[in-house]
Parts: sequence; structure tokens; C-alpha cells
Amino acid sequence: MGAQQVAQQVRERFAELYGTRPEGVWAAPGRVNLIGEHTDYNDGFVMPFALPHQATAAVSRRTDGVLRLHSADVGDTVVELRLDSLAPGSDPDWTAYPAGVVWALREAGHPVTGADVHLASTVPTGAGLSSSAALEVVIALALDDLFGLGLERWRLARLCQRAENVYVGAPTGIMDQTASACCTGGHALFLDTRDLSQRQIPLDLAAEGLRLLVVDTQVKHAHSGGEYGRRRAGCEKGAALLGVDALRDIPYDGLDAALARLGDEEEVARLVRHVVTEDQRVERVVSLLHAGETRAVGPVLTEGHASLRDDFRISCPELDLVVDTALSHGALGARMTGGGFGGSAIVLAEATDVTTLTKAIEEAFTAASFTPPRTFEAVPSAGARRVV
Ligand code: GAF
Repeated sequence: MGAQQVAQQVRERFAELYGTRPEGVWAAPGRVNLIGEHTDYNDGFVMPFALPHQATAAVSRRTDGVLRLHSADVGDTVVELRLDSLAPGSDPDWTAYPAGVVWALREAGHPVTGADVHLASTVPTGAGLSSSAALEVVIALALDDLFGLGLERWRLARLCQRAENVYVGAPTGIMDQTASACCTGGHALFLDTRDLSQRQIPLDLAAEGLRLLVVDTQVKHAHSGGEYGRRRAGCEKGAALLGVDALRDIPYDGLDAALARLGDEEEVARLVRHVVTEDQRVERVVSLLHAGETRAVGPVLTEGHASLRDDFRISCPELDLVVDTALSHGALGARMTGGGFGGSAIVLAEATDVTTLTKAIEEAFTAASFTPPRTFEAVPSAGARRVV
């Protein structure tokens, strides 16, 4: 179903639920990260692009301090919350994402006085494709428009990150919210997470006879669980031991010296090595794309996977199986994408190899008795916007 059709459905459902038409309909996408994993909370580089999968929200203002939330994906209940009782950690449900955004906006002094919301999302959940950032950004954008807040996109992303970090309690970086808010169709976003400076990098794989596949392993993950936070804390410990503000400050040619200084701190050293080499991989990919050497990006993705698997230790057997099977069936490169511990892998391949590769991955999953994966082609799509 096209975006306009989804918007129409969401509008009609809103009218059924709340008895009046919504003031508008907004959409915000999930993302896939091409390269730059676990660098965003180390002030480093990332390179995501927006997926065609998106969260769509029909929204109207209220003036009575009430927030009503309904999701087509969750069931039939309209959840009603009072704005003055929104508090971090109080909501274990999906409503924490939109409510967290309202909380973050109000905490920052923005005059949001209530809203009626109906949401529907096509972003797979727990698949490493930023379904939660899509939910946050679509609400933030709708409220920004409706209440005339005039927030720049990067600021809106920061507020959504605050909702996720403080209200939901997941210690994530800034990549996903910025990707959803700032990506543009036909481009990957080269983002410096230290100052949020950005460059849109043209990415037309089809024109070069290439495809980027996303393979969702169906192994669900969550970042409010301890492993993500432990990696983040380990990176922060590394930066403290090395006397820098963030691991971004360790130059690639200073890596060996930094590792030597870490001595017995082997686990921290592995994390540091991943982050420093990953930042360098992002810069290599940017240069390769700039030089028109898109096929040469493949091996850099594969190196990134080895680093996430062996140094950062956040892969899983299903993700490794996708990568190994893809590579042994002619893929140019492959790696896990997103936070890890499950979720999705990406595969860069010649268009002519896609059918063989997809079949080989499915067969490998069957042979390993894993749940069948879901594979789709990812095309750089539009960022968050008003649709109606
Ligand atoms: C998750 C987080 F939300 C991001 O901030 C980022 O750290 C990513 O994992 C890993 O690169 O998506």
C-alpha cells in the first residue's frame, strides 16, 4: 500500500475513534544503517538511510492537558494520559514512545497542551530498523507543526533521543532519531554525531546494477536490556582510561598506542578497537561512494561485521549465518546492522544475484532450524514529513 493510501486509512480510523477529522497526518521512516555501528554514543560517524517503511500518525491538538493514544498495531484500546502525570519510567508499554516525546517537549518548555493521536506503523519491530525512533519522530513532527514550535530537525531528533533515554530508559545514541528526521530520498546520511553536522550522500544502487538487501532474522532485540548499556559503559570507561572526551578522539593511527596503554583491560580494548576502526570504515565508505567505487564498499561492510562479531561481540548465530551464506553465494559484502543481539543484516549484491542469494539464505536457515528470515530490498527513501 502506498504512503497516501496509508495516510487515508489512518485519517479515517482517527475519525472513527475520536468522532472528528484529524488536523493532519504525518509520517516518519525507520532506517537501515549502511555503516557506523555503536559509534553514535562515542561522538563518531554513522551513515544510515531511511526505509520506505514508516510510522504514520493522524493528530489533532487538545487544550485540556490530556493525551489520547491509539495504535492500529496494538489493539483497540484508546489510552488516555494526563500530561501533568507523565513521568520517566512510569510506562512499560508502546505508549512510552509517544508519551515520552510529549514529556520531553514539555520539559524543554514547549507549550504542548494535549493531543489525540492515531498511529499505524509498517516498520518491523525489534528488527534493528528503528521502529521506536519512527514513532517518536512522527509524534514530535506533528506536535512541532500543530503547536508552531519551529524546531529544527536536529533539535527535534535530540528531544526524541531524550524521550528514549530518560522516559523509556534505553541508553541509545542519536543516530536513529536523526536518520528518521533528516534523511532524504535517494541519499544516505553521513552524520557526525559530535556536532550533528550532516551531508546527504547520493546512493542510487539500482542505477549501478546493485541491490542492498535487508534480511530480518526475526530474532527480536531490545536496547533497554543490559547488553547495549554495558557496551556503552565499556566505551565510556575506555575514553576515561585514555583521557579523551569520547573514543572519537582516538585517531586511527593512534589506535595501537591506545590499545597498548589499556594493558590488561582486554574487554575495553576490544570495544575501543571496534569504535576506532568503525569510524574509519565510515570515512572509507564515504570516499568510495564519492569516487563512484560502490562495489568496493562491500568488503568494508564485511570487515565491519567481523569487528562487531569478534570485538564488540554483539552478533548472534542467525546474523552470522546470513553474512556467511551471502558471502559464499557471491555477495559483495554483508554485515549485521543496528544495535545487534538479533535484528537484521544487510547484504550488498549484484542485482543479478539477488534471487540466488535470497534462496541460499532461506535454505541455510531451514537447515539450521532457525525461524525463516524476511528479506526485502532497501531503497533510500524520504525522511519525516507531513503527508496530509
Ligand atoms: C541502536 C541505537 F538506538 C543507536 O543509537 C545506535 O547506537 C545503534 O543501535 C548501533 O549503532 O539502533
